[in-house]
Amino acid sequence: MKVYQTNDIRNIALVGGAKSGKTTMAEAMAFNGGVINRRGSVEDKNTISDYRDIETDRRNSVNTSLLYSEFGGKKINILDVPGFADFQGEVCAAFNVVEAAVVVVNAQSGIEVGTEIAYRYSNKLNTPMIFAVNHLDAEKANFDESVNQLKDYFGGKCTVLQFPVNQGLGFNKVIDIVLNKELTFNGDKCEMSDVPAEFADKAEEMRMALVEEAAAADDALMEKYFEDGDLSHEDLTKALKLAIAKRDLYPIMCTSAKENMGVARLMEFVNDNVAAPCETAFPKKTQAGKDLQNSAANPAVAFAFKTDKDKSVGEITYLRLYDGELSEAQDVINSVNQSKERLSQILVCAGKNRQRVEKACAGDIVCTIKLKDVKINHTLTTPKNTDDQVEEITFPVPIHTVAVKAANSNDDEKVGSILNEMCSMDRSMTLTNSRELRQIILGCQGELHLNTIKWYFANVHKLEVNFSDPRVPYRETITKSAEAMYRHKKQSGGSGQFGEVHMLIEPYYEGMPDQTKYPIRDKQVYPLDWGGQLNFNNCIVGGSIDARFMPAILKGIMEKMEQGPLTGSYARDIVVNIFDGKMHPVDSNETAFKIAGRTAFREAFKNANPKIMEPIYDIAVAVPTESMGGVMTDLQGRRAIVMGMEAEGKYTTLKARAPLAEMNRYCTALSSLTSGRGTFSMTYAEYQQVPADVQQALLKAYEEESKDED
Ligand SMILES: Nc1nc2c(ncn2[C@@H]2O[C@H](COP(=O)(O)OP(=O)(O)OP(=O)(O)O)[C@@H](O)[C@H]2O)c(=O)[nH]1
Ligand SMILES: [Mg+2]
Repeated sequence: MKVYQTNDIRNIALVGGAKSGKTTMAEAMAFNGGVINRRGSVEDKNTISDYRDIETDRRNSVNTSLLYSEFGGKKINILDVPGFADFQGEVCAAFNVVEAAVVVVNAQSGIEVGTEIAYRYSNKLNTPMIFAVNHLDAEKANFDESVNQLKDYFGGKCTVLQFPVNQGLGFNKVIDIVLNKELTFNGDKCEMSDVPAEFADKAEEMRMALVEEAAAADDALMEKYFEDGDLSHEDLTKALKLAIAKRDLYPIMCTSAKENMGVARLMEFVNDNVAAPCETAFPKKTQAGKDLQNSAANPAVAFAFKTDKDKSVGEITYLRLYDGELSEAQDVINSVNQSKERLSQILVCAGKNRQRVEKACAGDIVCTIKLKDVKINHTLTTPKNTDDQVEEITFPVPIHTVAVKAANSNDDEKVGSILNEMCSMDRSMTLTNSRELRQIILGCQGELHLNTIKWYFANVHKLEVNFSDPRVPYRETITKSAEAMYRHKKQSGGSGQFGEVHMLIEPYYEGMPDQTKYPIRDKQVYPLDWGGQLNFNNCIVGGSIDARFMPAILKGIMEKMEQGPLTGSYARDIVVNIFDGKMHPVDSNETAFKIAGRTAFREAFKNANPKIMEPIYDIAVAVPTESMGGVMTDLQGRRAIVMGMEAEGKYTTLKARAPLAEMNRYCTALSSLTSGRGTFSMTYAEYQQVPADVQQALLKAYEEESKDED
């Protein structure tokens, strides 16, 4: 394969709603570029893009696939991105490394969740967009309705550049406004002819509107337009390219990917109207804020935006070159961890098929294998320019958390390392080993995302793994003072244990005065890792407890603070006054006083009107305004307090506060209340006392759990 220079490279991501036809389009594009000589189909499980077992099993994309097509003298790098909302991590990474997104819209259903997600990323990352209204051969195809929705949701920049003559069954003709021609598709072939009279006026009107809109992208072209009242095809192409690159115009094109109709024209349009990497209006930056130029003349800068695992070659690293060139056997530096890496091979990918190439130029997207220690968001450079670390991709924060446990505890370690590997390849997942909850917590993007993880455990690793709701990090505290004493005595042969502790405990609040009932001889303040504090006052007079046993008493109390008496959760904000006790000359030791301290504290705690506190989160839920009522009712059923709402376009954002305990699997509920369109974010706000009935239920549940553990 020849080496493509930066100017002849085009990088696009196929994004949009699930099942809108992205993989089918990628297949057609590869076919049109001669990369494959026969088109597979998703139904037949033989596309080059959906090649992973889980994808053929489910007949939908789960991971982004990299493909290329050599077309019209250019190399088009194609990222085929999954459409289901849960795979947003893939969408996010793809948008970071391309110069344009081709947003595939199903003409039968119009705007879908995936279309809106694509639009949000395009706005966030300044990625130019082209809409491809696909499935035009389908019976229920409705191009006009799709266009109306696009304009309604995404505004006036959405501009029709083609319209179908005969959408639906038998579809094979479009009017192309830019070419000012009728295109007739016959199998994989396309014939061009003059616009028929019945469409001439409409086409001309649309072309003139387009010329005016496009000319606005450049002063010189605007002047030409004012002078001539029109633009030549060449100037129109130049104007369109500028307007698209600046995100002033979002073209709408027509396709049937399944019949390979309009796809070649779309590829030609990409070649002529999408910016080459070195022409982008929004260059990628280094972390230091420097614009990367996509120039082969500069030292190499290659950004790892995806890693994957393959049965035959092991780890694959996908690289976007932002400067310089990469050659086989070249030594590079990982500018994040300074490790030396050798590029054993440079590979161009057509989905599952990979081909070695001698080198790749700035702007290209390739992959390599067997790197030692390169992760997503790492940058490879030459020793001269290790400062050129590319700005990192910010992946979506998990919205669904579960606790994970191997069914057989012998597999715990294996499960842990598999999950770690999954998280390193999918950064929209997180894994935490929570000491507090005594659980391994997996964060992901939703039930579907979780199902793919379950699929891998069941089908690839053959491991039985249990997934459950995570525990809630409750807190325990007291609301009034209480006294208690405990004598720990064990004197039956051998070394005995004896220790007696009397304490007064008080609820701590900032600025509170010291109690005056017992003189405080020594006062220690302990801020707690889990928030709040413990004040430990030695009020012993007359030496009833020797000072050397105080640390043991404190240790016993701390054990109970770590595993509170009510639900085994962390306790906080308590003042402990040790005011009396008893020792035995022989049998008093640290263990005895630790136990006496711990038990006296537990007793005092239970008499101090103890309360369970629960974490309250600020929730922002963005939903289509028409679903607001149902979402609100559902939130109120979760003990949420709605704080306010803000309408924006077709959406309303609800601000609320809700207990974490009520938000398990909220993403699933919200998805069904809003047909997948609702999004939400949660941030910790504060701890609040749980209502009395909730406290009762928690106490009961803990009692049951403790019984089971005995
Ligand atoms: N009639 C018709 N069917 C199409 C067209 N494009 C795709 N399909 C069918 O639609 C279904 C989904 O196609 P895919 O290519 O898998 O869609 P996708 O966008 O990749 O889906 P995800 O990977 O789940 O996001 C398949 O059954 C395709 O055969 C089209 O233009 N016309
Ligand atoms: Mg797909």
